[in-house]
Amino acid sequence: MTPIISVFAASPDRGRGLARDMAVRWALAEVGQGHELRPLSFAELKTVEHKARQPFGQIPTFEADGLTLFESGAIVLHIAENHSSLLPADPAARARAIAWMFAAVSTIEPVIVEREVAVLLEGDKPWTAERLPMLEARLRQRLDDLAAWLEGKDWLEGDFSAGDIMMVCVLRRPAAALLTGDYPALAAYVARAEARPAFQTAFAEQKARSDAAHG
Ligand code: GTB
Repeated sequence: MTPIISVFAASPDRGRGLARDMAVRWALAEVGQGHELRPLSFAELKTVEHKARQPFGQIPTFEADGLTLFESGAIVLHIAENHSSLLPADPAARARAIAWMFAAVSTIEPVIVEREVAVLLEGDKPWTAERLPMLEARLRQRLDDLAAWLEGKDWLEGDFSAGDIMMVCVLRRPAAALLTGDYPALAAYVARAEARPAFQTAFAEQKARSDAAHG
């Protein structure tokens, strides 16, 4: 069965590939699996019908063969487990690649989101100017360590994997992308990933949809 993924009908990022359906689209393109889209407005996200798919009323979701799945990381893992090219066959190497998926969303992403929230949602608060240097230092600490790990490597762990998909999607978030120029190993890593044909395909698809929706 062709999977159906739910996406923004009109993504607020205007086709920059920053919403979380990008990781799912990219994983599907990497394994050569076609898909259909369920474009949803913000109002449709909050309906009982969509919350049955995604309890928090968000995108993305994935539906195939009687399974409805939410959480972009879980969806990418599911795709990777059903195709051979996104996770190594060796159990130890596979566990390491999966660990990097978790590292992306639970070690790197939180410090990025904290920095973004401070600017976007708390920018007018009196404490924000004082907090920002601290938040940036925490983010740089993580980027320092990640850059050190990637030094001399093409990918996080051997061959390209689902871990790289999740990590690169996190690093493409604006608060991180602003700093990756200071880290040649990270900038090269993101550029290498973005040059992959599957990334290009997924990016072009979501951009075309966004362009059509926004005009
Ligand atoms: N942990 C979940 C997952 O990984 O699947 C998080 C899903 C999530 O945050 N979805 C967001 C959503 O549906 C879209 S991706 N938001 C609508 C809502 O909560 O009502 C987050 C996002 C949104 C917009 C941009 N942007 O414009 O740049 C970037 C990222």
